[in-house]
Amino acid sequence: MKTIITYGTYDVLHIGHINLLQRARALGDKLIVALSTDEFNLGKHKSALLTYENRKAVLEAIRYVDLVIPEENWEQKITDIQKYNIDAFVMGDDWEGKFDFLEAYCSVIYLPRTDGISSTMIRNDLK
Ligand code: C2G
Repeated sequence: MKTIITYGTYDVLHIGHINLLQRARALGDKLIVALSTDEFNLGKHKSALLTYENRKAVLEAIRYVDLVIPEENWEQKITDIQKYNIDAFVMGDDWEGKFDFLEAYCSVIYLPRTDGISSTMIRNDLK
């Protein structure tokens, strides 16, 4: 059983998120998404349009996602990797290099982002 983990806010889900989740899941047998809580988003200076519960329900409905856990702080990644026996940590390459320190615990993979789409763009279009 190869377990993959990824982290994010996943607000206003779009094809960029789906492309990431689909590719991450294809790298193993199980995909865990650590979803930023509303409180942690404040710490990331990101305000999500949708609440954690709403964003969690949406992710749990996606065929590529096997488990959603809360992301409450920057420091939990090592503990998560050990707790869930993670084989690979996957993020979009806008994070390239930022999590290389996790290579001591599991594979670290950055996947190309999907160009031309972001939750911020969608939110701005809604204004
Ligand atoms: N993403 C993507 N293509 C896009 C937009 C997003 O591949 N057009 C990817 C991001 O690279 C990330 C994931 O989708 O891997 C989720 O994106 P966000 O919800 O914006 O997550 P972020 O704010 O980057 O939070 O501890 C890590 C942070 O929680 C990551």
